[in-house]
Amino acid sequence: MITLYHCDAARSFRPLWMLEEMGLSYELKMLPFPPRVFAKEYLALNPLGTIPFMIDGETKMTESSGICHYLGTRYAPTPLMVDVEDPAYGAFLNWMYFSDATLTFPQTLVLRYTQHEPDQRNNKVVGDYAKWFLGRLRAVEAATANAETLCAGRFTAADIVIGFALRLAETTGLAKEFGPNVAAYWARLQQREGYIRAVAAERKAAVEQNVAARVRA
Ligand SMILES: N[C@@H](CCC(=O)N[C@@H](CS)C(=O)NCC(=O)O)C(=O)O
Repeated sequence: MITLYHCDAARSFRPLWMLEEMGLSYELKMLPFPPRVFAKEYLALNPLGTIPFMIDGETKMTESSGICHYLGTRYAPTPLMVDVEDPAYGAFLNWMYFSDATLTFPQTLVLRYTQHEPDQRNNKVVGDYAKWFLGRLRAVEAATANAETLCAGRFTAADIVIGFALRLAETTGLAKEFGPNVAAYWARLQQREGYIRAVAAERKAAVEQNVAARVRA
């Protein structure tokens, strides 16, 4: 059984969405945010204190896009992955890495200096990294100009990991700055049954485990 530790609306949503798209069985464990403050016992399991944290037998992982890659290859075959021989392989991998390193990192600075640490609000950081994020989003705007998905002519794990960065932009308030192609692409992603199931699983687990929803990244 795969176990996934998750905080409401956090990056651990990537593997949760992947699990739902693949139809794999899993146990979802909700934590209050940030776990290092409100669930100190979690540090014994994951010394980083971050989420996601996934356990699959002997395997333990903490990188949200990496976990999606792992699930897609470990539980292959799935159309969510792109083969090494496929001409779209490079583009696929690029989106997989771009998702957290380039599109999530700047948003975490925006969140930190607006919502997480309002006493230390830093308008320069917020302004600079909002602009950074929106600048890098031009790659998604271009890729979705004439295509329903990012690569390989179908929905893949790349759409899941990039899709989460767009979901996070709802929290950071940057979604209202999306260009027309990104806005339409994000609307399409939210209509996917796998996405809807993942959101429902997140809500159900939060209620059952009595963990309140909060803003995080
Ligand atoms: N690069 C990692 C980042 C993991 C991460 O920093 N997660 C954030 C939440 S989205 C976290 O756990 N923050 C709590 C903390 O730093 O204490 C990934 O993609 O999963």
